[in-house]
Amino acid sequence: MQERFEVNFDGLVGPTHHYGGLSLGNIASTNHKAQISNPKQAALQGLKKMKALADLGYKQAFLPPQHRPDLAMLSRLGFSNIESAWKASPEILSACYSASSMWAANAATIAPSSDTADHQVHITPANLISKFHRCIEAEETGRILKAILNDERYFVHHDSLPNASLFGDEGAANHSRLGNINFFVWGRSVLEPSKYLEPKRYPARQTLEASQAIARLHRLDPARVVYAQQNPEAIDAGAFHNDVVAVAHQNTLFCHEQAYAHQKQVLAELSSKMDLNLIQVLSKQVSLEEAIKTYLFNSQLLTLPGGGLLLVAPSECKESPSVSAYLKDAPFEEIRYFDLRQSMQNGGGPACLRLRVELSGDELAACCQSVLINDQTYTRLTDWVSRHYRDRLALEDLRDPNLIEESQAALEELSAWLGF
Ligand code: SUG
Repeated sequence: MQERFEVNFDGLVGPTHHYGGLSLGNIASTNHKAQISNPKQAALQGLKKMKALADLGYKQAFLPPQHRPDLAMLSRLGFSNIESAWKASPEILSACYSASSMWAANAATIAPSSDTADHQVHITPANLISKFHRCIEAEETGRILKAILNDERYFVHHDSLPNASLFGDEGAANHSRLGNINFFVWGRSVLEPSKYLEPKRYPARQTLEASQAIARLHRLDPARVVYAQQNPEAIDAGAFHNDVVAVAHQNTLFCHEQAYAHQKQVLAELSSKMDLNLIQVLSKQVSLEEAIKTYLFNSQLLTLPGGGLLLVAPSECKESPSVSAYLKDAPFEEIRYFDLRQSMQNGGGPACLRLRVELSGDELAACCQSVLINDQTYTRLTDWVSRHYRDRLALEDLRDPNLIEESQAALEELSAWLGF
């Protein structure tokens, strides 16, 4: 049997990263609306995490940023220029400028060949229909993933699910693999709403019907699929995706006590199907609010070369008394903290920034190699960011026509280098 690799594709932060306050239900996004962002620092913070993990021997790659502003979308909405969009609706302009594709966990759901009936890797870009600024990502995401995973012998690319509320799909943020189980977490059922409690304050983004469609499309064995409802209280507290309150890696599930509705049954079902290593944090140790504020569970879990778990956590965890007290005795061999504040302020931690893809050696060799992070690509990308990105962006700056040109010039240079 071939060796298998977990490859983390991190979204490279784009030159128009700003705080639009566009995501109701994502408390950090709302709280930082209209603050001044630093796109250069945001991109460099993300690259630093990628480089550190590559240096530790993990397979690390990046997904290029998308073209922003989305001029085609602006014109589809009847705007003939940026100024008219700004005057009519700064929110719509901000959405068309959003660099939100950086949160690659939401780019797609990917099933590794070890899990699918035809032994191929199945890829479905997320439609992200619950937020306008995010639903405009799906098409370009599909093109980027096709360009990177471009070999019909191994990769099957599906269209994103239909753009209807029935199929609201947020990608891998609500899907994980636990041992050989595909674990889908959803926020609401559109067809049978009366059967389940729904959040009262904030919208649930992922539907049960979307998760079921992905499992079918990816030809997963139904005996190895588990579905669980997100705890509506967690959504109302600001856990707009399950990866804000839980993270899985191999047979380990690290989660908050209030992550799922009917949590005991969910954990019992998982345990009946696999050898579950559960690391559950109780509310009296870390409250739901503190977990969401610090993004403790939006950490990445990785296996250290000598065995044992590495937790890649946001530096906010170090600053919280209850989280740092918990982490002192937590069962992780090593913890590394990263300053990802620019992304965190929009509700994106270490795990949001990456899309996990498990590949065999042959599949990895068939991927586009220029997106892999090594000393050379890291140097080239940091130089590129330093030359093209601003270190200050206010909402008002979205009116500046130079920003379009700067952003286009940056992406053209990157595309020429990547060859797609
Ligand atoms: O979809 N924030 C993203 C954060 C996504 C985090 N991803 C995961 N948890 N997997 C979102 O809410 C904020 C953009 C703004 O307000 O400018 C934003 O889109």
